[in-house]
Amino acid sequence: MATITLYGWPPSTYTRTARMYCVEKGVDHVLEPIDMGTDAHKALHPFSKIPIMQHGDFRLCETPAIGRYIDESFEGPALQPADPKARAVMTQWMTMLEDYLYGTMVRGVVLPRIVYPMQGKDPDEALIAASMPKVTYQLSVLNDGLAGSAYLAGEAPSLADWLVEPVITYLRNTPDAGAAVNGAVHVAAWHDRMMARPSFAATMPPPPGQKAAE
Ligand SMILES: N[C@@H](CCC(=O)N[C@@H](CS)C(=O)NCC(=O)O)C(=O)O
Repeated sequence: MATITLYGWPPSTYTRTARMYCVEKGVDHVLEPIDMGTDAHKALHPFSKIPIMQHGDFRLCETPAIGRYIDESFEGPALQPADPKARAVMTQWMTMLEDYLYGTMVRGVVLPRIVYPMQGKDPDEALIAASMPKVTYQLSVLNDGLAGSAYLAGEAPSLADWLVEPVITYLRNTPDAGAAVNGAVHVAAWHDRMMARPSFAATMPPPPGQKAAE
């Protein structure tokens, strides 16, 4: 039996982040699918989001909390900087991702461009067009943050990098923002480094329509 159970969906950015935390820490995990929005889902997460983590009789939701728990509960490489300032910078980026970047990059571009058409809906060009100036600005903020260090909170990757990475992966694959990501040279180089890590290949979502192999 796997040590950690994650309830989630492989293409979800937050699910992928939680899986990356497990892979990077060296903790075995299994990903269980969940029927989104059902009463059973709400019983696991009061706001019906994914992922949800189960470790023995301990259940936890919210990806940053899951990351901290995994890092602090198991032996393995540190996923958070020891230095208080660097750790605070890590938290700052995690909050920025959740409060600002995710809404603009995922809800404003990735979902309308990639997911809506898969659901038979129009891509919502107006939403994408309105989001792109904000995305460009947010990429410049990330680019400045990565200008002086290899990773968001220093010279080693931390919980923040694996939280932001799946979002940039989708964004970079859109025709709208791909050039902007590549033009943010520090972001592009950081993303290349993140993609080279084994946790990237180990958590790759299956192509649309194909079931996840566990
Ligand atoms: N704050 C949550 C956000 C989780 C989240 O928004 N997950 C998305 C999938 S990537 C989700 O559950 N979406 C379903 C919905 O919003 O109804 C976390 O850190 O885990």
